[in-house]
Amino acid sequence: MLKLYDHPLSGNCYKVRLALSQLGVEYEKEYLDIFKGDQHARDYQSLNPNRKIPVLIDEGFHMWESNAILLYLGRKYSPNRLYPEDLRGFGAMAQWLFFGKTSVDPNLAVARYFTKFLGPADRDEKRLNELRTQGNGVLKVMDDHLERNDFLAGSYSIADIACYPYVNLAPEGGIELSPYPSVILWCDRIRSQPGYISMED
Ligand SMILES: N[C@@H](CCC(=O)N[C@@H](CS)C(=O)NCC(=O)O)C(=O)O
Repeated sequence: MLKLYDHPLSGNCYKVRLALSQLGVEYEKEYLDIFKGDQHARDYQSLNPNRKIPVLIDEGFHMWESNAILLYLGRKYSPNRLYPEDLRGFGAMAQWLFFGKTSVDPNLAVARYFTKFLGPADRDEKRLNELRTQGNGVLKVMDDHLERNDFLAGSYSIADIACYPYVNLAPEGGIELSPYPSVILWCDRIRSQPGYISMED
Protein backbone atom coordinates (compact mmCIF):
# COMPACT_ATOMS: atom_id res chain seq x y z
CA MET A 1 0.00 0.00 0.00
CA LEU A 2 1.12 3.58 -0.63
CA LYS A 3 2.40 5.59 2.32
CA LEU A 4 2.22 9.38 2.62
CA TYR A 5 4.31 11.38 5.09
CA ASP A 6 1.79 13.98 6.04
CA HIS A 7 0.69 16.85 8.25
CA PRO A 8 -2.95 17.99 8.45
CA LEU A 9 -2.14 21.72 8.17
CA SER A 10 0.14 21.40 5.15
CA GLY A 11 -1.39 22.51 1.85
CA ASN A 12 1.31 20.59 -0.02
CA CYS A 13 0.26 17.38 1.74
CA TYR A 14 -3.43 18.19 1.31
CA LYS A 15 -3.06 18.38 -2.48
CA VAL A 16 -1.67 14.82 -2.45
CA ARG A 17 -4.44 13.60 -0.11
CA LEU A 18 -7.02 15.23 -2.40
CA ALA A 19 -5.57 13.57 -5.51
CA LEU A 20 -5.44 10.17 -3.80
CA SER A 21 -9.05 10.51 -2.72
CA GLN A 22 -10.24 11.59 -6.16
CA LEU A 23 -8.33 8.76 -7.78
CA GLY A 24 -9.85 6.31 -5.31
CA VAL A 25 -6.44 5.04 -4.18
CA GLU A 26 -5.99 3.57 -0.70
CA TYR A 27 -2.95 4.67 1.29
CA GLU A 28 -1.68 4.98 4.82
CA LYS A 29 -0.65 8.22 6.47
CA GLU A 30 2.50 8.69 8.52
CA TYR A 31 2.16 11.81 10.65
CA LEU A 32 5.29 13.95 10.75
CA ASP A 33 5.33 16.76 13.30
CA ILE A 34 7.12 19.45 11.29
CA PHE A 35 6.57 21.98 14.08
CA LYS A 36 8.67 19.79 16.39
CA GLY A 37 11.33 19.17 13.70
CA ASP A 38 10.60 15.53 12.78
CA GLN A 39 11.63 16.37 9.20
CA HIS A 40 15.26 16.76 10.39
CA ALA A 41 15.55 13.20 11.73
CA ARG A 42 18.27 11.22 9.98
CA ASP A 43 15.87 8.46 8.88
CA TYR A 44 13.58 10.99 7.27
CA GLN A 45 16.46 12.73 5.49
CA SER A 46 17.16 9.50 3.68
CA LEU A 47 13.66 9.79 2.22
CA ASN A 48 13.79 13.52 1.51
CA PRO A 49 17.21 15.21 1.71
CA ASN A 50 15.35 18.53 1.41
CA ARG A 51 13.68 17.73 4.76
CA LYS A 52 10.13 18.68 3.88
CA ILE A 53 6.77 16.96 3.53
CA PRO A 54 5.10 15.39 1.63
CA VAL A 55 6.96 12.20 0.77
CA LEU A 56 5.22 9.35 -1.01
CA ILE A 57 6.39 5.75 -0.84
CA ASP A 58 5.13 3.27 -3.42
CA GLU A 59 6.47 -0.24 -2.87
CA GLY A 60 10.03 0.79 -2.09
CA PHE A 61 10.06 3.73 -4.51
CA HIS A 62 10.01 7.05 -2.68
CA MET A 63 9.63 10.55 -3.98
CA TRP A 64 9.23 14.14 -2.76
CA GLU A 65 7.99 17.47 -4.23
CA SER A 66 4.21 17.60 -4.12
CA ASN A 67 3.63 18.48 -7.78
CA ALA A 68 5.95 15.69 -8.92
CA ILE A 69 3.96 13.32 -6.71
CA LEU A 70 0.74 14.55 -8.37
CA LEU A 71 2.22 13.86 -11.81
CA TYR A 72 3.26 10.37 -10.71
CA LEU A 73 -0.14 9.55 -9.25
CA GLY A 74 -2.04 11.08 -12.16
CA ARG A 75 -0.08 9.10 -14.70
CA LYS A 76 -0.13 5.87 -12.70
CA TYR A 77 -3.82 5.79 -11.84
CA SER A 78 -5.81 7.97 -14.15
CA PRO A 79 -4.81 8.25 -17.77
CA ASN A 80 -7.07 10.75 -19.51
CA ARG A 81 -8.87 11.84 -16.36
CA LEU A 82 -6.83 13.90 -13.91
CA TYR A 83 -3.83 13.61 -16.24
CA PRO A 84 -4.48 14.70 -19.83
CA GLU A 85 -2.40 12.63 -22.20
CA ASP A 86 -2.92 14.58 -25.40
CA LEU A 87 0.06 16.83 -26.01
CA ARG A 88 -1.73 20.17 -25.69
CA GLY A 89 -3.64 19.07 -22.61
CA PHE A 90 -0.37 17.91 -21.10
CA GLY A 91 1.28 21.24 -21.98
CA ALA A 92 -1.51 23.26 -20.38
CA MET A 93 -1.40 21.08 -17.27
CA ALA A 94 2.38 21.48 -17.00
CA GLN A 95 2.06 25.26 -17.43
CA TRP A 96 -0.32 25.57 -14.47
CA LEU A 97 1.67 23.13 -12.34
CA PHE A 98 4.72 25.35 -12.80
CA PHE A 99 2.66 28.48 -12.22
CA GLY A 100 1.48 26.86 -8.98
CA LYS A 101 5.00 26.28 -7.78
CA THR A 102 6.53 29.55 -8.99
CA SER A 103 3.66 31.98 -8.36
CA VAL A 104 0.83 30.57 -6.23
CA ASP A 105 2.78 28.82 -3.48
CA PRO A 106 5.67 31.32 -3.07
CA ASN A 107 3.17 34.14 -2.49
CA LEU A 108 -0.10 32.73 -1.15
CA ALA A 109 1.38 29.85 0.89
CA VAL A 110 4.15 32.01 2.34
CA ALA A 111 1.73 34.85 3.22
CA ARG A 112 -0.38 32.23 5.04
CA TYR A 113 2.69 30.89 6.84
CA PHE A 114 3.72 34.38 8.00
CA THR A 115 0.18 35.27 9.10
CA LYS A 116 -0.95 32.00 10.68
CA PHE A 117 2.20 30.44 12.08
CA LEU A 118 4.61 33.29 12.91
CA GLY A 119 4.07 35.56 15.87
CA PRO A 120 4.12 39.33 15.20
CA ALA A 121 7.66 39.58 16.62
CA ASP A 122 9.01 37.07 14.07
CA ARG A 123 7.13 38.49 11.12
CA ASP A 124 8.66 40.74 8.49
CA GLU A 125 5.66 43.02 7.86
CA LYS A 126 7.23 44.66 4.79
CA ARG A 127 7.81 41.25 3.21
CA LEU A 128 4.31 40.13 4.17
CA ASN A 129 2.81 43.17 2.43
CA GLU A 130 4.86 42.40 -0.69
CA LEU A 131 3.62 38.80 -0.62
CA ARG A 132 0.03 39.98 -0.32
CA THR A 133 0.46 42.41 -3.24
CA GLN A 134 2.06 39.73 -5.41
CA GLY A 135 -0.53 37.19 -4.24
CA ASN A 136 -3.31 39.48 -5.48
CA GLY A 137 -1.53 39.66 -8.84
CA VAL A 138 -1.47 35.85 -9.00
CA LEU A 139 -5.19 35.65 -8.23
CA LYS A 140 -5.93 38.23 -10.95
CA VAL A 141 -4.11 36.06 -13.52
CA MET A 142 -6.15 33.04 -12.43
CA ASP A 143 -9.42 34.98 -12.31
CA ASP A 144 -8.97 36.26 -15.87
CA HIS A 145 -8.27 32.72 -17.10
CA LEU A 146 -11.14 31.16 -15.13
CA GLU A 147 -13.61 33.74 -16.41
CA ARG A 148 -13.31 31.96 -19.77
CA ASN A 149 -12.45 28.41 -18.62
CA ASP A 150 -14.02 26.06 -16.10
CA PHE A 151 -10.66 24.56 -15.15
CA LEU A 152 -7.03 25.56 -15.48
CA ALA A 153 -5.99 23.08 -18.18
CA GLY A 154 -9.26 22.57 -20.05
CA SER A 155 -10.75 19.68 -18.12
CA TYR A 156 -10.35 19.01 -14.40
CA SER A 157 -6.79 17.82 -13.74
CA ILE A 158 -3.99 17.64 -11.21
CA ALA A 159 -3.19 21.26 -12.18
CA ASP A 160 -6.40 22.32 -10.41
CA ILE A 161 -5.57 20.06 -7.46
CA ALA A 162 -2.08 21.59 -7.25
CA CYS A 163 -3.24 25.20 -7.18
CA TYR A 164 -6.45 24.83 -5.18
CA PRO A 165 -5.15 24.38 -1.59
CA TYR A 166 -3.22 27.63 -1.21
CA VAL A 167 -5.73 29.62 -3.28
CA ASN A 168 -8.54 28.38 -1.04
CA LEU A 169 -6.42 29.14 2.05
CA ALA A 170 -5.42 32.64 0.84
CA PRO A 171 -7.72 34.41 3.36
CA GLU A 172 -5.66 32.81 6.18
CA GLY A 173 -2.79 34.87 4.76
CA GLY A 174 -4.81 38.07 4.72
CA ILE A 175 -5.61 37.85 1.00
CA GLU A 176 -9.34 37.95 0.33
CA LEU A 177 -10.91 36.04 -2.56
CA SER A 178 -13.97 38.31 -2.92
CA PRO A 179 -12.38 40.47 -5.69
CA TYR A 180 -11.95 37.28 -7.76
CA PRO A 181 -15.44 35.85 -8.47
CA SER A 182 -14.24 33.40 -11.14
CA VAL A 183 -11.70 31.97 -8.70
CA ILE A 184 -14.46 31.51 -6.12
CA LEU A 185 -16.64 29.68 -8.69
CA TRP A 186 -13.65 27.50 -9.66
CA CYS A 187 -13.16 26.56 -5.98
CA ASP A 188 -16.87 25.62 -5.85
CA ARG A 189 -16.45 23.46 -8.99
CA ILE A 190 -13.49 21.67 -7.41
CA ARG A 191 -15.51 21.01 -4.24
CA SER A 192 -18.21 19.36 -6.37
CA GLN A 193 -15.82 16.89 -8.05
CA PRO A 194 -16.24 13.18 -7.15
CA GLY A 195 -14.06 12.11 -4.27
CA TYR A 196 -13.44 15.65 -3.03
CA ILE A 197 -12.24 15.88 0.56
CA SER A 198 -11.64 19.06 2.54
CA MET A 199 -8.34 19.78 4.24
CA GLU A 200 -9.86 18.71 7.56
CA ASP A 201 -11.26 15.37 6.29
N1 LIG B 1 8.24 22.33 -2.89
C1 LIG B 1 7.88 21.44 -1.82
C2 LIG B 1 7.56 22.28 -0.60
C3 LIG B 1 7.27 21.39 0.59
C4 LIG B 1 7.11 22.22 1.85
O1 LIG B 1 7.46 23.39 1.94
N2 LIG B 1 6.57 21.55 2.87
C5 LIG B 1 6.40 22.19 4.15
C6 LIG B 1 4.99 21.90 4.66
S1 LIG B 1 3.77 22.56 3.58
C7 LIG B 1 7.41 21.64 5.13
O2 LIG B 1 7.73 20.47 5.09
N3 LIG B 1 7.91 22.50 6.01
C8 LIG B 1 8.86 22.11 7.01
C9 LIG B 1 10.17 22.82 6.88
O3 LIG B 1 10.36 23.59 5.93
O4 LIG B 1 11.02 22.62 7.75
C10 LIG B 1 6.69 20.58 -2.22
O5 LIG B 1 5.85 21.07 -2.98
O6 LIG B 1 6.60 19.41 -1.79
